[in-house]
Amino acid sequence: MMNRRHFLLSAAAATTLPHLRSLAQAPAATLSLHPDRPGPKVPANFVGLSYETQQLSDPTFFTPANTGLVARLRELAPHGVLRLGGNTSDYGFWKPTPTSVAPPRPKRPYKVGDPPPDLSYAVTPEAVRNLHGFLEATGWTCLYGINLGTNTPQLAADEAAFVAKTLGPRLEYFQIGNEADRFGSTIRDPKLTGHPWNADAYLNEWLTFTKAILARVPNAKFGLPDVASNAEWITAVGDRLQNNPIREHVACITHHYYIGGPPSNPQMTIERILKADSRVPRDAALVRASAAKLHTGYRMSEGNTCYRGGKPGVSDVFAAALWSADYMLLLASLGYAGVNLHGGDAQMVANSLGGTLPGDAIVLAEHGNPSEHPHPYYTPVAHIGDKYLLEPVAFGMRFAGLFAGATVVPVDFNPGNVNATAYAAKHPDGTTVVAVINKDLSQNLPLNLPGFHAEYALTAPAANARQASLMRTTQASLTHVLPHTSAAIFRSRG
Ligand code: BDP
Repeated sequence: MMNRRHFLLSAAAATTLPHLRSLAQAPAATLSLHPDRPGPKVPANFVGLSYETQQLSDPTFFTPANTGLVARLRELAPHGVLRLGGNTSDYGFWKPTPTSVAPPRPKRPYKVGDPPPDLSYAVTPEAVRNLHGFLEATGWTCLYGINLGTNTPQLAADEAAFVAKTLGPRLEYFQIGNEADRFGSTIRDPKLTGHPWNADAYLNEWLTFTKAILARVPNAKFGLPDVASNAEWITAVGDRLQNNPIREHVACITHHYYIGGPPSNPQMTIERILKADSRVPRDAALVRASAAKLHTGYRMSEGNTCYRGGKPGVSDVFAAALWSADYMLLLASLGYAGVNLHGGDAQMVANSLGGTLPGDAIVLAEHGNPSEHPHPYYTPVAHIGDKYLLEPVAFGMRFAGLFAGATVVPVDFNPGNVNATAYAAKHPDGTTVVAVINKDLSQNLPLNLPGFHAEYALTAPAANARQASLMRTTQASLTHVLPHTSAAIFRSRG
């Protein structure tokens, strides 16, 4: 094809080590762009964060007056999506007046790693009004989590009516219930309820809540099933709702993704988070199929490197930036509407896990000082004292965000034995951007990108450095060799 551009890359490692010399003579790999087969458009608001709904229990958190947090979100993305949910979202209650009380809740035993059964907090009109101001100040919109686990349809509808009216167009859609596929071992344990808990039981409850909300907010939109991992539920949603008129109100099929965990798992290493994970394309195929049945988009609405609050030395270091850059661009190329990486305040994420962050025990066992790390360990925006800081994982998000608004250009990329990935997209101004992410911890990647110049470099002193830098660059050498443990964005001249 005339319009098919071909760029040559050497497959070999740029190194003078004798045993790798032979690799240097290996046939060069190619990076082929296919502008004749345009891929999905990367939405302008592709970049997102996920916070625990319990953050709303402090109305001074999401407010325009919290200027440090506003500034960090604006730095992260000019138009992002703030998702409120997490385990705590099934334990809060809507408190429209100072005398309103929480709905009664059946007793259940404590389960390690989940919120304490007696966790309870109020969401007030003041918190929702402040959230609106916060969204206006950041330029972001919101996915609003409604409690399904310990709520009544009536209270859910009251809350949704206030939220829809107050947030207006800043509200993308509601989600009812967080990771309901895990309720079977907690708030819907069949041993306590006497009823099986499965996708059907969930959808019955979801329909009851949704109908109650639609009676008050006739144009309400919803994302679901917001599952932790249960693939069957994703399929069940598409199958069961495809002939239901309520489908008109489904805006998005959503699911979560953590590479693995918990922090004590010795397999949760820098090497692991930088390796390709076959679960990602598998999940994408499932959500795409389900979304197609409902004519909606699909979104990864909560995730990060390591569940249970992240792992020190893995989630809070530069390797996490290379992961988020690669993961988010992969999801963009797979047609996702966006990605929300989870984080927030230490106490809120700790509450979502039963009160503590397991990462602290690891730091202490290594004679380190937990206060030198962000809490939770995977958070993109750390809250330290009265300051908010972008963590390394957020720099990868900013890197991927440079594709927002562009249309994916499919690539064939073969980096040989170097652990590297590449993505491309065409911006409305006609220029093409190519991102190359060299996740290899030791091998440099020789490049040959005629017609492209380096525009941004994502770097740090090492994969385990607690820092990251995303800088504009004019460094011509990057178009020839992309150093190991770094990434760059190149732009076409024309
Ligand atoms: C998810 C929960 C979230 C937790 C997170 C974690 O939705 O509330 O904080 O896992 O384990 O399953 O870090």
